Amino acid sequence: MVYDHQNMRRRLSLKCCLIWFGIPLTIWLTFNLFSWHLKLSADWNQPNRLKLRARKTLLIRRDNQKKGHEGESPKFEQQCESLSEVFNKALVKRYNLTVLHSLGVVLSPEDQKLRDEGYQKFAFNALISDKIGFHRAVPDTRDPKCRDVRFPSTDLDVSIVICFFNEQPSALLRTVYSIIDQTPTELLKEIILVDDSSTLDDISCQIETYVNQHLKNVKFVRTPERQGLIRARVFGANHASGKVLVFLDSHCEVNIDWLEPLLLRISHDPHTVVVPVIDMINHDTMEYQSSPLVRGGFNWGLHFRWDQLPASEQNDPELGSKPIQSPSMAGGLFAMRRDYFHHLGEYDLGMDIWGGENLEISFRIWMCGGRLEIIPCSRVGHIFRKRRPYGNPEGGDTLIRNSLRVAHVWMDEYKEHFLKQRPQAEHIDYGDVSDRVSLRKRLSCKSFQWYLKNIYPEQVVPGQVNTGDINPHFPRNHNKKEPVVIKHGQLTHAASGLCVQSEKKTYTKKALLTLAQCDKETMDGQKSQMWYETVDNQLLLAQLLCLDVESGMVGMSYARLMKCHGSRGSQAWTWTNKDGISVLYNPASGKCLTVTAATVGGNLFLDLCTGTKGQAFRLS
Ligand code: UD2
Ligand code: MN
Repeated sequence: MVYDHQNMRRRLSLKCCLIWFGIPLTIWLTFNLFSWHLKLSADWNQPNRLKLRARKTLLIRRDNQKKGHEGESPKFEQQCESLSEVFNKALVKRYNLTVLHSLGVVLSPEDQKLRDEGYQKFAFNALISDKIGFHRAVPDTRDPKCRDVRFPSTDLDVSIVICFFNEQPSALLRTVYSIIDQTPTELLKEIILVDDSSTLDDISCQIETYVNQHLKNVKFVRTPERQGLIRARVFGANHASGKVLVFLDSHCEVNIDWLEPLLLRISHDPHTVVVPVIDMINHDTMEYQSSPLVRGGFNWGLHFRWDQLPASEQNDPELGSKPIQSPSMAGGLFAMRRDYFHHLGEYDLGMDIWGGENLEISFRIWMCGGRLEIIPCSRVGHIFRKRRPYGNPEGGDTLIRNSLRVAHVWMDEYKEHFLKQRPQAEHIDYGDVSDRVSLRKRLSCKSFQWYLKNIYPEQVVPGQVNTGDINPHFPRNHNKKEPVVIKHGQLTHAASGLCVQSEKKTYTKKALLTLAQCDKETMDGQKSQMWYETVDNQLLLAQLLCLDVESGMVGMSYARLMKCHGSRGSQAWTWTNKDGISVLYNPASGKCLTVTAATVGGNLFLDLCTGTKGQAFRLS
């Protein structure tokens, strides 16, 4: 009896447990499962192919995490070293070139490692970037006329979408903080940081943790698998709620009053897409340099290029503050209404990783009833790197494949010019473009011929007589100017008394430099040992090529002769007094000119600035 009674109590309490805990647990589980599905489809508001991919990767990731608990560490558990700097307006400094140079001096093996790995992973000087930190004041590069412009209040607000793949944290956070520092809060709805599944997990984790801890107005989202910048931007835009979308690269610094002039144009016409002037942040020194006013074009190989402004624009007294109509955009930095972005067909989701989307959206804007303008009063700096530090995980040239899609959808009979320029494109499978062709029909877009005739009459069409302005190719480095010589003479290595000359002819590019007997007597000697120092700290041999450093390589950096590029960095040489000795400092490498041996035939390379006699030079 006693036994039965106890048994009854046990059964009763089991029933109670089932009712009180089991049922709510089941409801909770079902609800969670349901909302997870809902969230996925809402987050990933894209064609089925992508939704499926997203689900698959999420499942794989969960699986990996489970495995992680059994042995290896899970992929995205927040265990990374934290990024320590926080916002403090008092710390915002303006860095002039001399200070930037001094920040780049390699003082220790740790500095060397940071610098070398930085060049390898990010293709710019991470040592200086880290030393600048998350804030700095950049020079106001606008035309003075812009300072008088007043901006009426607007009901527009912006979501700023910044996609990144393996970005250097201080450059990325400087992008974010420059926006926070320079944007009126009422205009800034949010910043959306899209991590395009970076493979450098530590960086990805550090940035996510920092953002979640310190930045309220910044949403951190991650694509379920690497999408490339084109799909990643659409992914980011689908998380946005502001009236206007602004896209920026992950290594930018916005300038004073950068947003207001963009919004002013959009508020006048909802179908205008606006682009700031892209100032240059030097990848070697992080110096912020002003860019001249140019506009976007392209060549028939479908490479974007900068064109000089047509004469009519150049002679306009309002040049500098007036919007400039542009046939194309560089791609990374622009603003448009969010509803218009969706209406106009976002981006071509069939495009991979990098390239081509900038011309695609430019053609689409013009041909489908919009306008594209560069706004000179809005300036944003961007780190232009010498090379792209990442590849395509599936291999192959994504630019050419993406450009083929552009040609087939938008260029009508003019696609032949592209195919002629890039014959290798013919054998590339560019996938299905039928969705984009339907989009073009649905939006009743005009022909490519209309675009050329009305928007880009200066473009030279092969085989046709051109009636527009001459349209010379404008070099990427539009900073180039005639060198202004301040001093010339022989470059003498003080300790040996020998002179620096080229190992080859003075006009041979990539030639290394060597020590030789000084030859002041013969004409030939004078020429081959005559160095010219310019106001921009270049050293030209025989007024032909510049003394340059093979930078970015791990290990020893050699001095060599290269075509002058005019943007300082690897070709800048500053005379620095180190313990009474006059050394030649090169900011890109953070090191000083040195010789391998103080004898005839010794080569010139770059080493830590020690100020020993072996590093002393003079120009006389
Ligand atoms: C230019 C544009 C860039 C883009 C590109 C053509 C400017 C200043 N930049 O090249 O925005 O239009 O031309 O496609 O006009 N990224 C990802 N996932 C990837 C690869 C890149 O999120 O798989 C990010 C990357 O971290 C960066 C942005 O996309 O923030 C643009 O890439 P980039 O800086 O390598 O392109 P860039 O400036 O050479
Ligand atoms: Mn970029």
